[in-house]
Amino acid sequence: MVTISLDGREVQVAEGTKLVDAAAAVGVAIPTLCYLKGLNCIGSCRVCLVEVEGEGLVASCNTAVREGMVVRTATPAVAAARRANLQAIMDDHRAVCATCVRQDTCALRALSSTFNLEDSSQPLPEKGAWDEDFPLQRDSSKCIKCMRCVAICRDVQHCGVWDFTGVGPFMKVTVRDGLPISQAGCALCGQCITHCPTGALTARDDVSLIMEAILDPEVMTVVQVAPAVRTAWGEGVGLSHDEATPGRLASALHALGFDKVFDTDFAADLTIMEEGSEFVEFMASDKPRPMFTSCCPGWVRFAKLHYSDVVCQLSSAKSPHQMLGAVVKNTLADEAQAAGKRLFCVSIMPCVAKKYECDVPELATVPAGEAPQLAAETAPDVDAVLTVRELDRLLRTVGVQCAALPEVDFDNPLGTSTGAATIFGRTGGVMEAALRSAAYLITGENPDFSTCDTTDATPEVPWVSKTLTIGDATVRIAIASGLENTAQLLDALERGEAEFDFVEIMACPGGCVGGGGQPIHFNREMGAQRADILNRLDNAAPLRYSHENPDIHQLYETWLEQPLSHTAHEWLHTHQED
Ligand code: HC0
Ligand code: SF4
Repeated sequence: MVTISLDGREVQVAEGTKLVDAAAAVGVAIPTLCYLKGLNCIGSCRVCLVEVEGEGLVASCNTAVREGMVVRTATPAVAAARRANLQAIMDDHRAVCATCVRQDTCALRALSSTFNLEDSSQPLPEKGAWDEDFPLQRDSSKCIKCMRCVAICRDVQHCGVWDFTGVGPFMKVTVRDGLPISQAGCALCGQCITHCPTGALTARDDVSLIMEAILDPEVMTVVQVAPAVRTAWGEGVGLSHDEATPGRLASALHALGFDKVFDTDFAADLTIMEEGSEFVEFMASDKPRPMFTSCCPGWVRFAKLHYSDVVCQLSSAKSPHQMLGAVVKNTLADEAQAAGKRLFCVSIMPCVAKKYECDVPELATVPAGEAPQLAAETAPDVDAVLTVRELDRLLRTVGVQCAALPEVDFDNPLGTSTGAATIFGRTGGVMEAALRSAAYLITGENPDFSTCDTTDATPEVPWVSKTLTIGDATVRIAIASGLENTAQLLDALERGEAEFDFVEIMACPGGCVGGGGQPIHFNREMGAQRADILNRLDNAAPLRYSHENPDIHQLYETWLEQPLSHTAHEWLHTHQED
């Protein structure tokens, strides 16, 4: 027998065993095309590459084990080389998958979707017809004119971005009035993508940007995951909801090569400290009612484009992932500088609009203490955003064996969170978390959970409202998700038919659990099922009030002094109307 190290595990196999079979023996599936065990071990397709210490990349189908060999099968470098080889094969293949009898059993087709290959045999859509930087991408040559995007955008999301021209065989779906997409009133909720039956509508692909950052030795990569990601990331990598725990997700992100793995939930607690304090001040002021939450960029963009009068009533608090980016860029600057590295922050989000949000100039923070050669005048809090679909594809591309991963904690000190933060990912969650802490800030006591309960908020009702008594204050709250529901609420407020003090809006029906960046299941809405996961995590959490998160207290003691301090304003707040 021969002993080798395979992805850090000791593996014993018979002498002469090929690496591809040694890996299979312990459940590690290496992609192959030309390999036929015992008959065709010629390493010609080079899709089965692995890394052998001291030798570099070798074809695992024609390399036999040797005593003491150290082998890595799942690294970004291996994945990049496999992808390049697959692309070369695809470039020489007439890909007519939709009509091919082998479409369900074709090994190349399966790999081409995992590795996101380009098909050079098909004519590309008209050059210059679409803004390639826009987070929503469209390939009209894949459109089957089903009109689902038109209906969702108009009737559920109130944006009316899509229209059609012509009739019968000449019918075409278009952006309304022939406008460029960036000027068509699109909130970037991504609901047209998740309801498109083909690949005509997609989110901009930023996977290669992240791969480059991970492979760059001069970059320290920091990743964070949004609350709703933990409800859905397993769906695209073959894990059940019970297997796809936050701990296994943290492990998977380390396996991808990220240097630090943090939790947006930590920053959701921080948002509550800032936004809760802002709300307490707001209640004592004579500012126009209501104050609106501002953490959903789809909603903020919608307000700017369609209801600009309410923009000045948005909370000044940045969204949690932007806050975490700002905290990382400021508090880890010295560590990165000492290592001669540049910080690169990645957010994994259930959201398409977050790809836009991280590029909004007024959300950039001036990083403290960066090395002069690394400093930028302002730097974005978050450098890149991946949807859950992109994360799942990255995990499949690199070949991370998610089911076998141990559960680990997020890195600290930016990884600890409370149940209040977890429920941010479903409609009503931000309001509920804010009320739990606002009540404490006003009365000095934690409220009963049932007082703040918002689980009756669903996409099926335009909005839910409640009047609460907190200390001497009466607080009128409302919650809406989905932009048609939002429009109805805003219209009622404008007509004076409703009056509230605090309103939570989430652009996607059901909140981020139903976000436009989540895994797609044709004709199955997963929001309610995913929201249950968040509620269960909240119920089981040892801490359920944001103001009880000890690491948040530590952050204030070390860096921020107190909520709404000068530094807190610089790092964590913005003015959306700028
Ligand atoms: Fe959400 Fe968020 S809850 S917007 O829905 O507030 O995307 O999940 O990350 O930032 O925390 C999305 C989800 C987030 C932010 C948080 C908020
Ligand atoms: Fe993004 Fe969530 Fe807003 Fe949808 S509800 S646009 S997923 S932040």
